[in-house]
Amino acid sequence: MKQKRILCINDISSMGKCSLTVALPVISSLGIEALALPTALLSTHTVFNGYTFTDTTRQMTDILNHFDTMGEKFDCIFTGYLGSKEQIRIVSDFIDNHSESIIITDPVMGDNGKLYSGFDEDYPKYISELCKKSDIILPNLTEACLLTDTEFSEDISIVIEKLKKITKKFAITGVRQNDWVAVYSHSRKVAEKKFINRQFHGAGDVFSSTLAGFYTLGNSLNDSIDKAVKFTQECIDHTIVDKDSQWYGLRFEECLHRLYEMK
Ligand code: PXL
Repeated sequence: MKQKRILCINDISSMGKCSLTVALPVISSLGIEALALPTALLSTHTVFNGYTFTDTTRQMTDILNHFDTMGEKFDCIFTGYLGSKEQIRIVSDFIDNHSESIIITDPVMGDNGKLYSGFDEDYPKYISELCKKSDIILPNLTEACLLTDTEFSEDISIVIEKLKKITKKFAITGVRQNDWVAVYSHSRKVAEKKFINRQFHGAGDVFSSTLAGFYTLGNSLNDSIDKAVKFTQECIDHTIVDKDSQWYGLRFEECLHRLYEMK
């Protein structure tokens, strides 16, 4: 079988294990070619104080134009952190010319009910246009609420109904229900785990990259969610002894071999 390839459009945070530094190893471990298109270069993710940020919008256009000149095709285009409305437009124009690709969008912009630092208040409106063109979107609950202009405290069934007007297929992560945290797809609750009162930075990126990989390999969305939850949970269980993980991310490297076994 021809090797699958995923174009990963996301930032590189040099330290802090998120975005491309997670997507590339996870997708590669599934035997899929992972192409990197950096949207920005940061010293760390934006939850650390004093992070540096270099915008790479100009290079994005050059790289994508080069790919198109060569006539390159992609099984999947997987988008994460986009720094600006201009970058949303560039990606949106590119996917218009790639009807062969599955479009998976992780509308990275916030968590815990708030936008991340560096995003304008009207950013959700622009990223929702990209979501409308996507086959699958992967918001956490905060992002799903921002996309649908819904109160963070609103019932999940209302968020799901509103999100269906944006994209047919999706997975909403981090849906807290008493002592449990669930992942919902457009069709049902797919998985739930006992809530642990710890943040693991980059866990969302481990989840979305794993899901994008399994879906591109031909698994259904619900099966891909199931496998992504399982792998993310294994990484969390492996990391839990490490008290710096809130900032420095999951010790996913030591779990990567499990992905190949789950194929
Ligand atoms: O994990 C999402 C993410 C991606 N990229 C950058 C971030 C974050 C979350 O904080 O700061 C730069």
